[in-house]
Amino acid sequence: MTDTIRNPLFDTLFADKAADSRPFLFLDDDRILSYADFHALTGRIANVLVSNGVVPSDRVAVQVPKSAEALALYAACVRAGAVFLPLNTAYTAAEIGYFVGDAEPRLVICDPAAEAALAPIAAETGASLMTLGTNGTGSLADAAETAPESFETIARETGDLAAILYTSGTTGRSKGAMLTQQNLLSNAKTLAEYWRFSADDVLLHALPIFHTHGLFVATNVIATVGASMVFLPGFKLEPVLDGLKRATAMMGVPTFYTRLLASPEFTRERVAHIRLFVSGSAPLLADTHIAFEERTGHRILERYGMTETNMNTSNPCEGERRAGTVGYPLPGVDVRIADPETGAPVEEGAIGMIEVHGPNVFKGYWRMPEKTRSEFRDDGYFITGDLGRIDPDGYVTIVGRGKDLIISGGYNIYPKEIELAIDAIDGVTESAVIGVPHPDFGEGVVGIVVRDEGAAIDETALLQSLGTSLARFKQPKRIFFSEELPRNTMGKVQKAALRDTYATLFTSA
Ligand code: MLC
Ligand code: AMP
Repeated sequence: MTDTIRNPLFDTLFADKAADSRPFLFLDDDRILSYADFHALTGRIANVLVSNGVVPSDRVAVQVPKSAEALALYAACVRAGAVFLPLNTAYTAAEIGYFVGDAEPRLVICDPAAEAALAPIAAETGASLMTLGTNGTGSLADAAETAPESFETIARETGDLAAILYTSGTTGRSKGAMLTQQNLLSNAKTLAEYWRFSADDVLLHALPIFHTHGLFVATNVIATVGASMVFLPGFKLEPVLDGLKRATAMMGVPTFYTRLLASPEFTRERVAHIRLFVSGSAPLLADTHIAFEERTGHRILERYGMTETNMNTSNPCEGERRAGTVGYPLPGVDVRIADPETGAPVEEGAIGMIEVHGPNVFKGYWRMPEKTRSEFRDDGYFITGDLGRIDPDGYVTIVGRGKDLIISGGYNIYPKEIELAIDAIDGVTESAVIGVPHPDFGEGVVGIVVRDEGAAIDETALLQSLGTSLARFKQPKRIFFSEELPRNTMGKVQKAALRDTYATLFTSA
């Protein structure tokens, strides 16, 4: 450990391993980056950030493909006292425009292929633009190559912001969740201990690094204990099967596990040496849990979290990993079930709103004090929007969502945002967007559209029109037309009825 902590998150994760020659990242081009290599890279990138005008508390918006350099950019931002703002690589320029306008970053860093589209967006808010591609390409990588390794880490307090991650909302407008050093550090330390990670572990990392799961849960936990990662660009079956040979643990969304189970090459022998499989970000079906155990002998450890709170609950490492539950509240995290309307506690075992409190819970939504206030109770508990219960023996079960949200392959999709985009298209009167069971993504997005009288617009034309505004993963996999939407007596669209109608759309083979 470094003598004096200047920057709690950076020092704990990386500075105290600055001279460590043990591997941090095993890359898909066979390169191995040691902790010392990685630390040096953060110094070079931090120097580039500062020479491009980044000062402490500036936001740095990043939409780049996954790479070791992209991960080092996260660490460099923390080291330079900047606020890291990662963005899904699938977002369109129109979507990026909103985030950049809202967060007003000093610097926008994008894939070289997106430079032309994003340059005007960055210019509009006065941000500088740099690029970072795969395999060390781009202006940021070029500048880092000649920049000095030595960088005096900027001092930060635990309450200072380390990152802003945008989450969509039920109103369709994305909110920036402000995460402090303490939020990230406390959760990383808790999880590392709870899941018994040590320097001997090798984590198979196939998640994106623009979300809590791949960025904080996976990376921060591994760096906290000085373990290594097989760092893959994404989830593709063959490299994952291959990478598992060297791994001791894997973290994934349920889609990872259903895809592995669908492969005959995923056998008990192949994973006999693995210590731990963790699932989260979306519900893991009990059937998947059981099938996985039958195939491999391993019980997947399911945990529950969200962008605003990091991880809240987890099944135990030792002890029963109960299928269909998300386990116990993590040490130091208070979880309670409350009446969704009044916030009053419900009877033991009853279903209600899951509310959480602890050092893991974010500071609030960026520049949205009203919204922040409305999502916290007066005593500081955060209202998650998830409905659940706590059994008498302490296991938490998520039974549904109080928020109109679809989770597809671990990505959150807010129907309101999609409906607004569809309704804006010529020839559309109104629309309803729902999620229904999908064999690969858990839930698949479906749109039901009412056309203006006489309008000839069809499914293909509608999807084409959405192409420039919405990321592809958010777009409905299918669109159907209807004369009207089912409504209750209050005039509210009955989405449950629509979900029933299309329930087997993707699953009836
Ligand atoms: C890709 N596509 C999706 C999709 N991902 N469609 C719906 N839902 C998704 N999640 C679409 C693409 O648009 C494309 O459509 C086609 O599928 C193929 O794209 P791809 O990029 O080749 O897909 P693939 O690599 O197979 O990606 C699927 C995936 C990926 C499941 C591996 O989505 C993924 O890595 N998801 C993990 C998300 C995650 O990390 N969530 C954590 C959030 S944090 P077309 O039509 O062009 O062919 C959080 C907190 C917590 O929730 O608790 O962890
Ligand atoms: P995000 O905003 O992307 O961080 O997504 C957070 C949401 O994912 C939570 O509010 C839950 O609805 C959902 N989620 C995360 N983990 C689980 C899980 N293990 N089971 C069910 N839902 C989950």
